[in-house]
Amino acid sequence: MAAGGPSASVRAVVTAGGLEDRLARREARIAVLGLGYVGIPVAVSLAAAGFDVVGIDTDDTRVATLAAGKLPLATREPGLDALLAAALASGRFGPTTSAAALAGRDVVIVAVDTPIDAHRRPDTAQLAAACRAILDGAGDAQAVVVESTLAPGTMRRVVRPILAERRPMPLLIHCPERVRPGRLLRNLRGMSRLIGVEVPAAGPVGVGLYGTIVDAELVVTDWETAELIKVAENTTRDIQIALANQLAVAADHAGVDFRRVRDQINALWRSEPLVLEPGAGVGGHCLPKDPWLLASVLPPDATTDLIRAARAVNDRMPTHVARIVDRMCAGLGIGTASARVVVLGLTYDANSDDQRNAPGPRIVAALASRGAEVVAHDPFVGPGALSDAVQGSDVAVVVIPHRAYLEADWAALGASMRHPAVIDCRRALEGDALRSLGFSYRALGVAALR
Ligand code: SAJ
Repeated sequence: MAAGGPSASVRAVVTAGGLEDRLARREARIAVLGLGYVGIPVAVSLAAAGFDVVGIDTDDTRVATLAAGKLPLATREPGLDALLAAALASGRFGPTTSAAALAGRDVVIVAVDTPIDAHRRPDTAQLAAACRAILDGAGDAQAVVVESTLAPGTMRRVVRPILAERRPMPLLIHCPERVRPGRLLRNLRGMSRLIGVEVPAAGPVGVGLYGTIVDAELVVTDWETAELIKVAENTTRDIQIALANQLAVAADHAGVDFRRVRDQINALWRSEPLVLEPGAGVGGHCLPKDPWLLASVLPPDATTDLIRAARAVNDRMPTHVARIVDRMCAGLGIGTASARVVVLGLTYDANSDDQRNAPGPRIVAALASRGAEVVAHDPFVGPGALSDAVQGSDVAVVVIPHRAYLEADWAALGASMRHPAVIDCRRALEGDALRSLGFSYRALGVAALR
């Protein structure tokens, strides 16, 4: 169902409650529970749209940082500092650790973490705690919106039973977040959103709320469809990257250049590349987790092979990189155990300081277990010059193609190494240029094991 004007009958029901009109007049008072990558941009965007917003988080350092006008986020977020400053200055946004601030709020948006546990099953403890806090403290809330990513069935099994204790039960909406660290505001404004509802009256409320901050389609659907679409998006990407990784590993063993393979396949589907880029592993907060949320909805006898295989392929990429190091060291006439290897890039993505599930530390561990002397470097993680980290090493492994690595003076770095050798996990450096500087160069996916 596309967004747009609600039908006359739906409108009649909603205006009876008045929330839709209060949203249109920016009079609805809003609380955002959970001030992280998702909650912060939503809270300050709603304040910028004219709403009175309180942000609630249990972490007092996070709240103090925000109150001081700083972002407690690891990534650089264009435009978000300015929006936070404006929101604080306008008096329309205030962060607090006090759940008492839920009192008098018409709408509560839940943006807490929904991780997986040690058995890769959904861990809904924070979500359930947020719902209980709303039940206890938000007596006036007419609508509760869950932005956290959910395993299908979670709205019905976890959220609804808790909030159904309130009479009348608030309208419950699932509007899964679609923001990517590093472009939180751009995504929040520009990505279409799902408005998952149980009762029709909730549709116009969700559209009325998100229509004030989202400049893209708002698609009203049911809870389970919204839940499944969100986890399926990230599972699709995980599986696509796994295919690229599997092909790159095959290319490394077979002595083939992966990019030739990719280019030929993608030429058949010109509008949308079918094969993505391989890398040292899939990190970040969402892709390593969301496929398990999807798998959790399947019964024990159902096959989840595809999801599991994709996760396994992506999880094994750091081991593949360690094998390339072995191969490089053999070519240099040294054993990995006696090599000094510098691992460049400890975050999960380029030019980001987000370290969640990053492959770099796993490569460090794999090399250390082989007995290598390992030095790790990342300009976004700690101090220490690149030149100092690289000096005296036998092999430099570029795990994450940060700009600092692409723009480095490789001639000088090579001159300071015991052996000038580079392994390029994202194929981001100029291989031929490095070779002409005297480097041994191997790139993941380019016959790297031959
Ligand atoms: N990666 C590759 N090869 C590629 C693309 C990515 O190896 O061709 C690696 C990256 O290096 C990184 C990992 O995959 O380690 C994940 O990066 P990403 O850019 O694919 O995804 P995230 O985690 O930053 O954001 C995803 C996005 N989902 C989709 O693209 C379907 C984003 O839109 C979601 O909002 C976000 O998850 C979320 O919060 O769910």
